[in-house]
Amino acid sequence: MFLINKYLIDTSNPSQMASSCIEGLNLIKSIKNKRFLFLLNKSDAPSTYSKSTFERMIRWNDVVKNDFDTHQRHRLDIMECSAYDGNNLKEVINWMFS
Ligand SMILES: Nc1nc2c(ncn2[C@@H]2O[C@H](COP(=O)(O)OP(=O)(O)O)[C@@H](O)[C@H]2O)c(=O)[nH]1
Ligand SMILES: [Mg+2]
Repeated sequence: MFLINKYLIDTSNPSQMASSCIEGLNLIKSIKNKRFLFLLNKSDAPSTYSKSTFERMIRWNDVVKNDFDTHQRHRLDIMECSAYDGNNLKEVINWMFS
């Protein structure tokens, strides 16, 4: 449980999307054999970007899942949530304790 890593991203601020991707990639580069969750918060907010947009930005399928998840045996996930309306919070808690 204490080896779980999470990176909380504020998706209501699209101007930070590029730096969130760079920071996230640096984080998963620095860990090995751990679970890691990209948690996209504020899914309720108006100018929010979606999970699929973030996946395209961070090149989830062809770089992250291949290079990091497969070869370095990470278990990487992305989840959207909202601390305001509770969207997905149960699933996030399940992820943390599964
Ligand atoms: N709409 C919305 N606002 C949130 C959510 N979570 C936090 N906030 C609000 O966003 C504002 C800034 O907080 P936050 O970005 O979480 O923290 P900070 O960046 O460390 O200041 C506060 O008013 C929070 O109440 C959320 O899920 N949805
Ligand atoms: Mg903030």
